Amino acid sequence: MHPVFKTLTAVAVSAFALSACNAEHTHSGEGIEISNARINPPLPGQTTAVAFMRLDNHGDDDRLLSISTPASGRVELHTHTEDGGVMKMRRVEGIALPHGETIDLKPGSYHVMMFDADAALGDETVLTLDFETAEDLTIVAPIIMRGTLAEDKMNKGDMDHGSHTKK
Ligand SMILES: [Cu+2]
Repeated sequence: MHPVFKTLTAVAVSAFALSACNAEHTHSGEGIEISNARINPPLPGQTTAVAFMRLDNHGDDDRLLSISTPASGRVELHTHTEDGGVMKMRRVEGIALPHGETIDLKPGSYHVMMFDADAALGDETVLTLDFETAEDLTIVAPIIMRGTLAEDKMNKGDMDHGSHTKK
């Protein structure tokens, strides 16, 4: 990022941190912590895999800009929005990660689309996260069946990536 912009951001963030930090939010570490990363393989006859994860930002305000992986040549960040009672997904240019907050990439909400994915069930793959300020983070995510986690089951009605048949 541009050095001047970085300086401005740092000033803005420290002013914000003074008012926003309180006793109930503990700083267990610096930077961004990723947990619960997992990838759902493409549905039969399809080629798009979907990745989810949880991001805890213990550092300054930041932004997830993009994700890359050897398992896909085209990765997009998406969200779901409701349009006349219908959930639709749309691409986003980044995901805001405010200081001290947890952002859950999960079915029905933010998610990572991996087009033409090489993602076989039971395998795992590397994901590299590019942030506006923080250093890149590389994680390993297992490729598991959708709906395996309890939290995915709760949301399963929302996650329809053009699947036409369900057996
Ligand atoms: Cu999507």
